[in-house]
Amino acid sequence: MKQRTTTALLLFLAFCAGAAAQSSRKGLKDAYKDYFWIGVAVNQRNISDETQKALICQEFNSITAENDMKPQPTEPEEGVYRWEGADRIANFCRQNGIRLRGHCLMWHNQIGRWMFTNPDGSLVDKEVLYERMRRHIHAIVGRYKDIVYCWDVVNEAITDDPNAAVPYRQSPLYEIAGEEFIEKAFEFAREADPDALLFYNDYNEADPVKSVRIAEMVRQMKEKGVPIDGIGMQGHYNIYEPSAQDVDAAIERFSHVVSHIHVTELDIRVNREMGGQLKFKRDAAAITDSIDRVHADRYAAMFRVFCKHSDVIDCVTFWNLSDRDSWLSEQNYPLLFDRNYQKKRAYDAVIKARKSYRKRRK
Ligand code: 9MR
Repeated sequence: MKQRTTTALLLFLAFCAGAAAQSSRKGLKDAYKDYFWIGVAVNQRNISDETQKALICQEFNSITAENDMKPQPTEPEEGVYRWEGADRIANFCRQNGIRLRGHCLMWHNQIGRWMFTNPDGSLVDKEVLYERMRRHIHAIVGRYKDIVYCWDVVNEAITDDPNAAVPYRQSPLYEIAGEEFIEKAFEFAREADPDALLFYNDYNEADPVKSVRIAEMVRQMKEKGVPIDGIGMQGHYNIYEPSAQDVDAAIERFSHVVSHIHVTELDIRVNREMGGQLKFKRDAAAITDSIDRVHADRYAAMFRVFCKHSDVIDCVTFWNLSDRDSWLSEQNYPLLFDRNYQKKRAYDAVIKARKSYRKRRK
């Protein structure tokens, strides 16, 4: 009996020592504590495996659910809610004192068709759409109010076609209601949680044509009194593009329109593709030492730009934990941790990049 008590005591002491060591271990979040939060998009595996959990707690102080809080996974049919995945992520954040970025309320992808169609498949009229949007947004925003500090309210509503006469993406949501659906989503989100910061989020946001369109849309929304607080720059870049100057110019442009910018989905792949489109190559170049170096340099260049704008950037989130988890597949070599969750050269480059600028006061 006595021996069992001693063993239990030793285990308890080891646990306390481990917890203390863990909380004092420094990571990206500590390196950037005077600049912005460092986030990561997670899947269910990341928050179930002990090694990955420890890595998340050591390196990051903001989390985004990669897929589990999107419209289709959370409400696959009207009024049928599936909260299991989102609840697990929210609980992981609550237990570990990590803030949660909400992603995303309205998107043309990963949204149940029920949201915008009648039983015969035709599009609903806009009053029906708004009522369905309102109910969905109130349900999810209300449920995670205590832990979610900001929401990507509308995702990717601007077209990729630089020559399009209309700047908006031609989605069923747009077809039903025009750009008003964007404004309504923000109104419903603000009603549901007056304290959350509300973002418009998009990719290829450093493209000069697209960034002007995004800035102009948000400026007009603000002029009309639509409750929008920030712009999310996804940042699915590659080792060639966009240039640091284009990223810098886009942040500068957005900073005249909003006072909160988040880099929401950062990864840098090693081929010439970029953006959030779901079609991409998996047969990336062989990872030579020089490619690895270029990859690290690109990350450093981006972080120098982010640091320069840390008066307006509150958070920089990596889209996935390691190359093994990446939506781009590990061949694209996009992140700071390799398939075995070990630091790559880019990790050190990111840590060093912060020394280049001093933070301005918010
Ligand atoms: O990483 C996500 C991937 O697992 C999903 O299959 C995909 C579905 O569309 O969405 C990915 O995340 C996207 C994010 O939610 C919005 N911006 C683009 C991201 C990459 O496609």
